[in-house]
This record gives sequence, structure tokens and C-alpha cells, in this order.
Amino acid sequence: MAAERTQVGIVGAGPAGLLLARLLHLNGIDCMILEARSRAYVENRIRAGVLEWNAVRVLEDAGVAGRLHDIGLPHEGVVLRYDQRDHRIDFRGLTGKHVTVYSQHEVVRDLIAANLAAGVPIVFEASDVHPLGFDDDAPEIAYVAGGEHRVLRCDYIAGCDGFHGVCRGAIPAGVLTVFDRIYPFAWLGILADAPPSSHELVYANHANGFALLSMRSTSVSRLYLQCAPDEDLEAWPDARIWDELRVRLATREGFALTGGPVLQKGVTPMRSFVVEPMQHGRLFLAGDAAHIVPPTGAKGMNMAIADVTVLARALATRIKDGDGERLARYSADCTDRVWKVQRFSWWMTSMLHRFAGQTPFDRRMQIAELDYVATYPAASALLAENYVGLPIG
Ligand code: RFL
Ligand code: PHB
Repeated sequence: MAAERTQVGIVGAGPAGLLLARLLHLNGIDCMILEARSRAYVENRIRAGVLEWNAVRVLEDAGVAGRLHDIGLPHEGVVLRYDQRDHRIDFRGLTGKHVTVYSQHEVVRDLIAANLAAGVPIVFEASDVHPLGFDDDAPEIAYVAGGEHRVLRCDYIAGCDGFHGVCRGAIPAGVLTVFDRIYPFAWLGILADAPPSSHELVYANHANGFALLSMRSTSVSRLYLQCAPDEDLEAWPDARIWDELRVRLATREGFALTGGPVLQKGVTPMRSFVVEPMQHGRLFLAGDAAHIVPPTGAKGMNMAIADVTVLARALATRIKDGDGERLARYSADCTDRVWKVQRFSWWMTSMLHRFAGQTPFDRRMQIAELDYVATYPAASALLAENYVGLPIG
């Protein structure tokens, strides 16, 4: 069996694993990434699209924000649409900050390029990945690559392998406490070759259910419709999707939604999930491996970025200065922020979706809440402050 050695073994080449590797490398720490999928697969996986203000600062400091600033779209507000009327939340005016619309797969491409250029090894298509020995002082990751059984010996393991990865499950039973909420709806999402019909994202609360108008560029739209968790995509030919989007996004002023060829279609389940602690022995969980949020607040990728920013600092202090205090506090430092972001994502989800069994009273409460958020500056600021992102670390 072939054996290799590094300081930090990272499982997963999503935003969390790739950014952690980049930050560790910049701190002079050796690491290696093991990724189950191919490079082409992870570079083309369409997911998130909104970066918080501080997430962009982290990517700038990591030296990977060149393309982000060239082609990313700065957004200084979002629109809440209810009762077929628009109410803009002005991020710039309320917080002095903005968010940036830039696809997650572009972030992934930038990070892969930077890591490979710096000589950080990434093993794509690694199978049978197993983190071992993290309970004591000899962590290692067993895996198979190119048909060969290999073992990566390391000082620390970072579990950045997403919600369906192996690291969380490798922690012995009884160590982790799971907090979980599954929502009784999902999102049917499309990527369309159509210029966005609004300059800013539109979050619409409609009696038929939630709709979101988002974008990936000035020529590609990303749109979502609330649907059933087991929605059959076969029942949604493109024309039906556009018709329903037009109903849910309609305004009294006659909002016109530009359609176009649908490039991709999918159903995203909605879940809030947190495990505590985000660490056991020398194994540290980050990003979706430790927590997921419903996408209504656009927070998943941003939380992954925040976690590994904290983790990279803590590992660097431990490895370079011999001071393990930050590393010991990693989980506590992250979960404090994680729960606030969970609260925001849950609140946005509750305020904007249609719930089965909703009474006319419940519906009026939702509209009153939206109206309060849209019209009282203190309430608008609450949304804006969370949307542009809470401080990291
Ligand atoms: P990822 O991106 O899932 O990466 C994990 C990586 O680990 C690999 N892996 C393994 N590798 C080796 N061995 C194994 N056994 C492995 N098992 C898995 C996987 O192949 C993968 O490459 O997790 P990470 O890095 O924590 O990043 C999290 C984000 O991807 C996620 O939170 C966001 O995409 C969520 N999300 C959004 N987040 C935002 O911040 N803003 C948004 O606007 C936003 N919109 C979204 C979203 C997620 C969506 N979907 C499809 C879930 C919109 C959607 C529709
Ligand atoms: C997206 O563009 O995919 C997106 C934007 C905002 C969200 C969720 C997803 O809240």
C-alpha cells in the first residue's frame, strides 16, 4: 500500500476544502485534498450564486478574486415582492456593504487553479475514502486512486466533504448532537439562457407559493419555484415552469418576465441541519459536512467560507506557533455564528413560503411581517445586515 504524508489531509474539493487548502498553503502549511468526483464534475456543478461582503474579502486576501471582480455582479439590494408590489431593501444605504453575484462553480474553478498552480495536490476521483485514527495522535486517510490502495498520514483531518460525505459519519456514535428540521416543500430551480428580468434578486411571496428570480450573469437567469419535496420534474415541461413563474412574479405594474431556453432543471430539498461539536479529536468538520440551511437566505457557500477561515487561522496558530487554544475553540467559535445564520435562513424561509394548512390569519401574519420588514428602517436593517453577512471569527 502506497503511503504519503502531509500536515492537513482534506476530504472534499468544494468551496470549503479548496479554500482551506489555499489559506493553509498561504500560511506555509502542507496539505492535500482527496475528492470523490472528477475535476470537470466539480467545476460544472451548478449551485450557489451569492457571496457575502466578508466572503469576498476572504477570497481577495486569498488572492483568488481576480475573475470575481471582472465578471461578478455587485448587488446593492434585493426586492421583496408581495401583494404584487415591490419593496426594495437597500443594502448599501442600510449597511454600507453589498453582496456579489458570482457562481459557486466559478469560485471552485478559481480555487482549483490557484491550488494546482501553487503545487497543492488534489486527488480527483478518489474512492473508498476513510478517515481513521483521529481519536488519537495518528490520523490517516485511507483511499483508492487509479485502482491503488493508498494511505495519507497527517496531523489533522478536515472533513469538507459536504452533507453526504463520510467524515461526519466516521465520528463515533454518541459524540455528536444533531439538530434537524425538514421543511414540507422544495425548490424547483432552472438555469435559463435569458437575460435577467430584474437588475436585482426578487424574493416573491405569492398565494401559489414562493418564487425567486436570480441570475448568474447579464445573459443567464436562475429562477426557482416552491414545489413539493417529491415533485415530479416530468410534470414540469419548460412552458409550465415559465407560466407559473409569470403568475408568481406578476406585479400590478405589469412585470414582464423574459423567457428562454432552459439549460438545467432540478429539485432542491429544504432542510436546516446542525451538528455539535464540529470536531472530534483531530478531525474537524467544515461547511455542509457540519450544517446545512434552506437556500432562502443564500448562506450555504458563505458559511463554508466562514468556517474554513476560522479553521485555517486555528490550524496555523497550532502548527506554526504551537498554540492550540484557537483550535480547541474551533467548534464553539463557529457554532455561535452558525446558529445566527440558521436563524436568518429559517426566518426568511418562514416569511416567504406557503405552508400547508396555512390559515387566512397565518397568511395575514406573513404579509404583516413582510410589510414591517419592508417599511420600518430598523426591520429592513435586520434583513440587510444578515444578508450582506455577519462578521467572520
Ligand atoms: P460541497 O460543495 O458539497 O463540497 C463537498 C465536496 O466533497 C466531495 N465528497 C467527497 N470527497 C471524497 N470522498 C467522499 N466520500 C466524498 N463525499 C463528498 C463532493 O464531491 C464535493 O466536491 O460542500 P462545501 O464545500 O461545504 O460547500 C457548501 C456549498 O456547496 C453549499 O452550502 C451551497 O451550494 C448552498 N447553496 C447556496 N449557498 C450560498 O452561500 N448562496 C447561495 O445562493 C446558495 N444557493 C445552494 C444554493 C445550494 C443549492 N443546492 C443545489 C443544494 C442553491 C442551490 C440550488
Ligand atoms: C441562486 O442564485 O442560486 C440563489 C440566490 C439567492 C438565494 C438562493 C439561491 O437565496
